[in-house]
Amino acid sequence: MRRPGFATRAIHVGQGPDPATGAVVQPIHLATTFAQEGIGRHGGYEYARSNNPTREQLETCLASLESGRHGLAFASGLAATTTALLLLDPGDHVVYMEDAYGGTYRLFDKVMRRYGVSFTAVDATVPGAIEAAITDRTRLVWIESPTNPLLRIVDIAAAAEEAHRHGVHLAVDSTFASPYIQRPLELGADIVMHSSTKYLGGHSDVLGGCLVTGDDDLAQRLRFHQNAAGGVPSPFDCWLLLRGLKTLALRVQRHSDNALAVARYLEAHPAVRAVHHPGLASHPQHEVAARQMGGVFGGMVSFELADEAAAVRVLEALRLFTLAESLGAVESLAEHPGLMTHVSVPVDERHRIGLGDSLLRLSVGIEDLDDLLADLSQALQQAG
Ligand code: P1T
Repeated sequence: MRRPGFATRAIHVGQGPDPATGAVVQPIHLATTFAQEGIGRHGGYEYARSNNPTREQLETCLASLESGRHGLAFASGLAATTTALLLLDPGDHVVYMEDAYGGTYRLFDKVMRRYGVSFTAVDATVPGAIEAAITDRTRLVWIESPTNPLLRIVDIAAAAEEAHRHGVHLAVDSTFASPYIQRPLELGADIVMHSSTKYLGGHSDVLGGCLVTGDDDLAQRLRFHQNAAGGVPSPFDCWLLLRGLKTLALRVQRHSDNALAVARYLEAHPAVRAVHHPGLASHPQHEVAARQMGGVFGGMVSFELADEAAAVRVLEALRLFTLAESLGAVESLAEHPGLMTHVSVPVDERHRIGLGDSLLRLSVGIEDLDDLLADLSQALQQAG
């Protein structure tokens, strides 16, 4: 049978009318425990941390959208990442893309190192860089694409080949893209991870994370650690995420259209030193992005001004763009990564990877483009 398209699956997979009542929106199952007919004899649910019907609907939908076989939902993106890292043992080594979310860096550097796991940062945009860092202790390659906040693009298919030549798994944090734009499992990745707090939820009102894989053995080990460590989302949060997913295709298309127009506007502005957005022809990995993101480049843009003081003045002058961390929701947000989301990354390391003090990051929302450009225009008058 023909596989339904992405937008159709986002609305229907794992969902559909409630079999008990016909309600076209499924109820939220708040029960923490489920009646058993006899010991271990039940309808598939025992205790809500292990599994519950609302989370299962979300997990089924997420697996379908990412072209995987198994979806696992978590209470936050970092709970998802932590659970993936729990598959490692002391002595294991991880190669990761150097430009990563500050909280991911903090988890690697301040937490997992204490458990005897070592990490090597590489610029994974350079062909062969991942492979060159792999040792006989390497068990995992962790990349983001596009990266937070510099919007660098890693060739996911090439990264998968480099990792797999050494029997190492590849995990991709695909938060900035969403499955509407890019599906890493189709490109050879073993695990895809999202902070569902962002585009999947889409309305700045739910924290969540997920892992999706097509590998039965990995899924079984992840499922064990999801239950054993317990970083699971509430049924209400799962329900909000299911609601968000229904409009994912529409929202991400509009975010991307607006962001490309914003990036082009900024690129032509005399106060702006550099613009980072994979949809611009000037982006160093534009060709790779065009291929692996299907010609839709996402709603994130970052750009550089003359210095930190100019960046702070512009940020504080914005009115429609709200000064706030996070991204991926309907309203436009702006922040200063060096002082906000990436403050956990040591200054030397930040500068080494090109994350400077004059960088601002925009999460371009789905408002009217003219209003967004007018706000940027008035704020940029403060740059000089
Ligand atoms: O916040 P949480 O749901 O735990 O997700 C963490 C996370 C993981 N990966 C990426 C690429 C992310 O951007 C994030 C969270 N990022 C922000 C809060 C931010 O403003 O960048």
